[in-house]
Amino acid sequence: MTQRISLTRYLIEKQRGSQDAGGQGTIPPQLRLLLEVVARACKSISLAVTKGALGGVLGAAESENVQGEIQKKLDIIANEVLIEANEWGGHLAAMASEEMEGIYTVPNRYPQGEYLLMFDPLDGSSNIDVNVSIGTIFSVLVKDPEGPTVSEQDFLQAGHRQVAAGYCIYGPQTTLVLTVGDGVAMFTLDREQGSFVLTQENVRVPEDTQEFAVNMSNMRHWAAPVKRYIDECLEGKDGPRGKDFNMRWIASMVADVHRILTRGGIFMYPWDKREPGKPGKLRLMYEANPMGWLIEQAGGAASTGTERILDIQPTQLHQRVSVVLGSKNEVERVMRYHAEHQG
Ligand code: P6P
Repeated sequence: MTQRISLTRYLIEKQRGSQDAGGQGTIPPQLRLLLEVVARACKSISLAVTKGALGGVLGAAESENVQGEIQKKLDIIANEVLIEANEWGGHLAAMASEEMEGIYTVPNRYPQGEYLLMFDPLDGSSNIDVNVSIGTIFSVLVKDPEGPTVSEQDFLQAGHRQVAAGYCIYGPQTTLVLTVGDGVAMFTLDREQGSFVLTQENVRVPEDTQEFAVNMSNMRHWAAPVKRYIDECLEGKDGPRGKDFNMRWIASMVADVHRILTRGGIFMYPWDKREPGKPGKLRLMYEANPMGWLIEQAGGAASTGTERILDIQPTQLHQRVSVVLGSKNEVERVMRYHAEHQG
């Protein structure tokens, strides 16, 4: 039987590669530690999620998050697990979360490191109570070493400056999906061993697809290029695309993106005219940027419809963005339709 490689061994070999390669390699020791700690936190979150009603963790908490959304008990539990797991290790300067208005600076009683960790602790939480896959999304940046004490400003870096990104999906399997800038790897949780095991590396998104993911109930609110794209998909082989399309919408970004990394597809949460001042529903820093980098690292594309997501210069920690990501040729088609419409 081929020996399975654990996440720990995978990360140590990447760290070793960085030293052997004269520091030109992929991950420094402190980043390896950070990723190990995040993975351990995801194991704890997975345990809480799988308990469901038995753990008394379903349903809404008595609070709202910064987005004005009713928090689920598991949203708060997952957020606390990530904070408590990461604050003492000495690898972080601060953290930011969908569930917290401001940044969380590592307390003075602990050593501070150079990394900044952002996360959506439990994305798709509207699916928790109906037992549909949900997940944790995370993104890692480096704080400016010359800067003063850490502030929100340190987090406002474009997505192409990420040094690590990933998610953990809590579905039939608990799977950690990770990039440090040299491709995408997947690790499945072996519950008997209690460790993540490498189950796929060099993940690739097919450049073409016949499967789209969008919330069709918003169709009447979309901009013309998005409506044109979906209308053509619906016309199938009798229309300009000359092929039939399938649709999936899990309403859990982690699950929809995982499907696209596994078999291709295009995911869209575009701007719509219900709230014209809002660029989109999804958040840039801890949803679109990490997912966009994973998709790009797997050979796909991630755009707002008019620009590359990872090139956006953030102005606010919780800012939202329009998202079109997945199979490269389909994303480029949507961008072309936007350009033609603007032309
Ligand atoms: P809708 C979950 O709340 C989320 O942020 C993403 O995970 C998901 O893709 C989207 O919102 C679903 O939104 O409007 O279809 O419920």
